[in-house]
Amino acid sequence: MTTSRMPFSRRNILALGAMSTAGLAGSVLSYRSAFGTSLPERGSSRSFTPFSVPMPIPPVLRPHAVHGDTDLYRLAVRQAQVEILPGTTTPVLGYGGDFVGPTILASSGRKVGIVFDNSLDRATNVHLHGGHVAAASDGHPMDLIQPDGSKYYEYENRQQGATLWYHDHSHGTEAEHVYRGLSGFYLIQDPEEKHLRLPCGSYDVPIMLRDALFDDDANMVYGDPTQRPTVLVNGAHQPYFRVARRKYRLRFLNAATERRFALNLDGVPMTKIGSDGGLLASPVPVTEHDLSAGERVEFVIDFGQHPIGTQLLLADGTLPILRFDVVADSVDHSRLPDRLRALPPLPRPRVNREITLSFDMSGDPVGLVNGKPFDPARVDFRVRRGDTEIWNVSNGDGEHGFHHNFHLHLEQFEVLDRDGAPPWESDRGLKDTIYVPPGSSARLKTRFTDYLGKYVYHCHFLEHSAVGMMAQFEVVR
Ligand SMILES: [Cu+2]
Repeated sequence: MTTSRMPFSRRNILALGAMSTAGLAGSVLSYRSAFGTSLPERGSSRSFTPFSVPMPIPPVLRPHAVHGDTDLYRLAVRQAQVEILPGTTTPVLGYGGDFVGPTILASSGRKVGIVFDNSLDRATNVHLHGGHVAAASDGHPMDLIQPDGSKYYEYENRQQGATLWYHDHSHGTEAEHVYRGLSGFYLIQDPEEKHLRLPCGSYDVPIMLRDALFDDDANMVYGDPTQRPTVLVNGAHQPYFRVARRKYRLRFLNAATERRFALNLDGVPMTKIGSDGGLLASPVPVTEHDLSAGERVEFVIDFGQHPIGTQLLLADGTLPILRFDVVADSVDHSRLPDRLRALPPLPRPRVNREITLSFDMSGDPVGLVNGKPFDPARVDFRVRRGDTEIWNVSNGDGEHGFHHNFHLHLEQFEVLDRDGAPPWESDRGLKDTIYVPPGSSARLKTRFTDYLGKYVYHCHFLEHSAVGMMAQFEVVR
């Protein structure tokens, strides 16, 4: 690896330049490659020993001030050079310069205020994914922070404990920005949850999964989303994680822009305790679990059932991505209760809506919601504050068409059914993101509780939202 003082290699400058002058076109070009020629296999000359690096744990961001009921933070959005593949340097975009952004620890009922300073040469913004947030702080795709600009976001955290994440949502460039590193964890801790005595502290571990394509110079190549063979776990390729013989709470996030993970642990049961919206009603044993882009799942895994020296492989299908090494005995005072929390029933719905996601492939791919590409000047419908609604979300591209998923801003939802059949395991609990495979539909139920204003809903395969597969609703009195 040549150590360049330039923040980006020439290749990346060209790629990013194309994007910043014509963001949509850049995305379209990259998406076109998904349907045509695939990128040449690169990076194969690099030698790599699997499970030779420890899994990094993202640093926890410290507030710079505490005022009454608000913790105040400041975070730069900037370019950085980081070591992802051992012995090499990769240019990335990072919150605070970290490739996996620092974790923000929030508490239910206590506010977080964050100033994001944009040190990039292009516009960015920040969306708190899963957050119940006022419209002005939601990171609407057109509400941008220009280069050298700053924006104050306020998160009231009037919601239950959950694994959320923050990421770029700048329209047309969100896919590339998230790909290059603009994402981090935001964990809401809940006083009621503490009484459950689930594993906590260093035994409560956020794990960000994503994929990437590296070239021979360890640059991340932004292109065909289906040609990203390297899976990164908290920013490391096939790391190990040393665990004690006790229970751990593991919070998985799929921060890839388009990949779906099929997680399994050598057939060892994993106890699912949470999803996008926090804890489930009760724990559920699973041996595998699907996770599409933007989704979260939480497991409790009891490594106390395995002798010291055991190595357990977490895999995506058949691809090992993380190795747990059982290395020490431990006293374990944590518990895994039979009941976790009561999920409040939603009122009777007043409104039914049909939402259809599809592509117009007549020219360059254009993403559509109900037949129309995203238009920030258009409000697709208005929602009455306080109403409960049922949305039937369909993949309109046919049985042999494209995969999509669906993310709703502002509120979390229950999945009622899928094409009339019961929801999937991955739909359990409160959700904000679900997978919608070709030719299928899912019915969601949600209540719009309090905040007013304009919010978006979209496919969270970010290469799809970047080319228009997004729409907006407005909550009105
Ligand atoms: Cu899509």
